[in-house]
Amino acid sequence: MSTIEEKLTKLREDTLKQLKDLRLENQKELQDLKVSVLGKKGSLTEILKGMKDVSQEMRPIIGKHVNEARDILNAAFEESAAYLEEEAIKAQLASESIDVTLPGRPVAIGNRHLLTQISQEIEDIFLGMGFQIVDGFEVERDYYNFERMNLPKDHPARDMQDTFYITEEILLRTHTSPVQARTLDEHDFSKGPLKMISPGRVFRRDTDDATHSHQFHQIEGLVVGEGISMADLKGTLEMIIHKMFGEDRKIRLRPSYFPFTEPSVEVDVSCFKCGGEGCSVCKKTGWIEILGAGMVHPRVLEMSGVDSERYSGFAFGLGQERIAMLRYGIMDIRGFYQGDSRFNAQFKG
Ligand code: FA5
Repeated sequence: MSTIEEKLTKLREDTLKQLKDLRLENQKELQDLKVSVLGKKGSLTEILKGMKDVSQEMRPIIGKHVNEARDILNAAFEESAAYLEEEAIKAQLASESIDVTLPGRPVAIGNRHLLTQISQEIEDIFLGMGFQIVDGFEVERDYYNFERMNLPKDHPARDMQDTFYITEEILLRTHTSPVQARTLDEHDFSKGPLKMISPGRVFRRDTDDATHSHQFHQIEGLVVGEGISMADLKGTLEMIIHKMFGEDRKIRLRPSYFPFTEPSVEVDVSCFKCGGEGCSVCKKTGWIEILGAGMVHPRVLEMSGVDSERYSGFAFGLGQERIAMLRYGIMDIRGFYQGDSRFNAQFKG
C-alpha cells in the first residue's frame, strides 16, 4: 500500500469516527470538520499533494481511491447534517409542546360604556311605547340648531348655548333639539302622530366642572299629534323618571324658558348624595336638574308647515350623564370621558 493510500484510509476512518462523536446541537462543528477535511486547504487536498511522487501506472488506481474516499466522506457529511437537522427539529418540537390538560387563560370580557347602557335602556322604554328612534347630525347647520328652534340670529337666548363654530353657518350642535325640526319636516301626519326620541352627543362652550362638560349626551323626545296636552308631558316624564330611579324618587317641575317651547319647564330630581338636604353636589339646593321640557312652540310647528291650530305636542331634552350620575352616585362627570377601564368596569349592566 502506498503512503497516500494509508493516509487516505486513516483520514476516512478518523473523519467517520469524528462524525459519530459529534455533539448533536453542533451544526457549526460539523461545518468546520467538513472544511478541514474536504475544503480547499483541507486534509484531502494536503494528501493529494503527494500524488506527484506516485508512479505513472499507479496514478489511476490511487486516483480512483481518492474519488471513492471523497464520495464516502461527502455522503457521510450529508447524512450527519440531515440527522442533526432532524434532531434539532425534534428537540424544538418537544420544547414547544402544548399541554392540552392545562386550564385555559380567562378572557377578559368588557362591557358597554355606561352612557351606552343608559341610552339603550331609555330607548327600550320608548320603543315599548311605539316611539321611533331617530339619528341626528353632530355637525349641524345654525339654521336647524337655532333658527328652526325659534332662535333667530341675534336672539338673546342664544347666549345660553354658546358653541364651537366651524363656519358662520355650520356648528357643533348645542342640543339634540334640531332633530325635532328635521323629523317634523319629514313626518306625514295623515299616518298618525309623531312620536320619536333621538339620543346623541352635543357640545357647548361650557366651563368643565364636576357636573358640566363641554361635550355631553342628550336624549331628545318629541310627540306631536291632535289633542296632546301638558298632562301627557307630565305623565311621560314621571313614568320615565320613576322607571330610571325608582318610584320613591322625588321630582320637581319648575317653570322655565326655552324659545322653542311654551310653556317650558325644567325637571329636577332629589339629590342622590344628600337626599334633598343640600350639599356641594346639588349646590345646596337639594335638587339636580336633569331635563328641560315643554309644549312645542306653535312657531316651531308652523316652520315645518304643521297646522298649529290642529296639532300640538310636547318635547323634552334630558342629559344622559346627569341620569347616570344620579343613579350611581357618580361625583365627577369627567369620569365618563377619560377612558379608564376601572371606571367602566364598575357598571357591568
Ligand atoms: C336644552 O338643551 C333643551 N334643548 C332641552 C329641551 C328640549 C327643552 C326640548 C325643551 C324641549 P338644557 O340646556 O337645559 O336644555 O339642557 C338639557 C339637559 O342637558 C340639562 O338638564 C342637563 O341634564 C344637560 N346638560 C346641559 N348642559 C350640560 C353640560 N354642560 N354638561 C352636562 N350636561 C349638561
